Amino acid sequence: MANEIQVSVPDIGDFKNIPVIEVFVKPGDTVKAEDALMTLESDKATMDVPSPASGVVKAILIKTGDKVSKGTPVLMLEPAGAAVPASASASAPAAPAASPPPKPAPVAAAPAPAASSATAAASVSVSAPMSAPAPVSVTTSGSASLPARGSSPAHASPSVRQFARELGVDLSQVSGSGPKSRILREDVQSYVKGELAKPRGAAVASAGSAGVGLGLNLPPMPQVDFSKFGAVEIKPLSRIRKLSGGFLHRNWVSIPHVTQHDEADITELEAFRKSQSDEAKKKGIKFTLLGFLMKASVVALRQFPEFNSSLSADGESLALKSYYHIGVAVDTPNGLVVPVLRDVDKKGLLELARELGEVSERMRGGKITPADVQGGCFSISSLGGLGGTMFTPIINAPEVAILGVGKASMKPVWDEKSRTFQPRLMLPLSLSYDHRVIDGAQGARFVSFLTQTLADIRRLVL
Ligand code: CAO
Repeated sequence: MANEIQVSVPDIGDFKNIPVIEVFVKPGDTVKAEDALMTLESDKATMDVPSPASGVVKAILIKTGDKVSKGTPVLMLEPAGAAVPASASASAPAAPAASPPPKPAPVAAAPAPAASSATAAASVSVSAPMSAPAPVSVTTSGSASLPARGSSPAHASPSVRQFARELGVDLSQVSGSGPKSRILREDVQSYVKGELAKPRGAAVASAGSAGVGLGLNLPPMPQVDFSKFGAVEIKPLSRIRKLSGGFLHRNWVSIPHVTQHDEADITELEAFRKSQSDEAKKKGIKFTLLGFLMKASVVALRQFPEFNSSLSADGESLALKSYYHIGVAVDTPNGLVVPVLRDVDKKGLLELARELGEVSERMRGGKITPADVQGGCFSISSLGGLGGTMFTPIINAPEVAILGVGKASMKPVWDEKSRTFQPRLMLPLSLSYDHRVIDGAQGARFVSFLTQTLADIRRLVL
């Protein structure tokens, strides 16, 4: 008894009278320093109250639904080991409103990973409206296959997010049974149990939801001590790479990809681009090939509307879009990001070139917001400035197709009219599409239409 300390609510900024929405511990539980004890939720933020020390919970002084402010006693703790002051606010110096929100992640889609409380500060997850952008687990998806976009962020406390992350659960797939459909720890547990109980085939069929649902019965990856074979340096992955890696993996294993290759004759297009480049340069614009590729893609999407669609989660229907937002994969020092350029159908080539220049600059500077990477219809991944011919881009779910672009090169092309080989500038194209939505014949028609459009850019204005 003598050793017990009273734990109170830490400094949580301007928030007062905030409801306790979940209590994670009960008398007799052993906790470690910084373990989440309970979650508070205001209109704007969800906060975990961490334990100030390791020890045993002796009594809970509040219950779910109680309203608390800074300094409200919440529980009695018997600290393990060394003496601790008789009262301890779960020392959280940072006020949620003032603390920097978790950095927005690059690719959009899934709920943001909550910031883990590395200190005993209350960890905060932003919910609804807030001036700073809500964290997004970027997606990215990547290869340009990026993260699934457009799903609404799941409503869960930081500790539940952390729990879900540990289990590899995508919270957007979990239904919440708490107030206002908040996802509770129990909901995550039930979800995992449900997934594990599914017959293997069913699990694979529903694998669009990733991770747990994939049900792939594969041997584990080998754990190798590379230092046995030579010197090794361990380099941590960047945040963008870790996030996009998960989405790339999900898209790669859950979408049946087919990649159709072709070459477009861009000899005339390139002559026109070069003829306009100096004029564009005077306006500070780099008149790149990508603007033409975006416009040509829109013309093809109009012609083949299934390519501008998303498959419903139950696989029963397609959402056909009548807007044309195109994602462009940008290589940044921290990894791949796929910003989305909006309403490409309504913009001119120069405007698109200018916008692409600005947006890729911003992405490379790390100034990415969730809005930058959301709402895409179709993506383009161009490696043409770097080299290589064909490759197999990964679809950026929930989109159903992505165009990979290689490096253009001069080739001898047979001209039937003059019965001679002519030097033509040929651009390698690789279209990956979701075979659940698009048949092989449609895939071939789309690429062929695209190459014809690029070969005769007058078609862009038809
Ligand atoms: N064939 C031949 N040359 C090409 C070309 C192509 N398909 N595409 C671009 N080039 C040339 C450009 O004309 C430019 O030459 P100049 O400097 O002489 O004008 C040079 O290559 C460099 O182009 P760029 O890369 O600066 O510009 P871009 O508009 O082609 O591309 C962007 C912009 C943002 C897409 C690009 O910088 C980028 O990040 N690419 C990588 C995307 C990526 O990583 N995709 C992989 C996804 S899978 O993991």
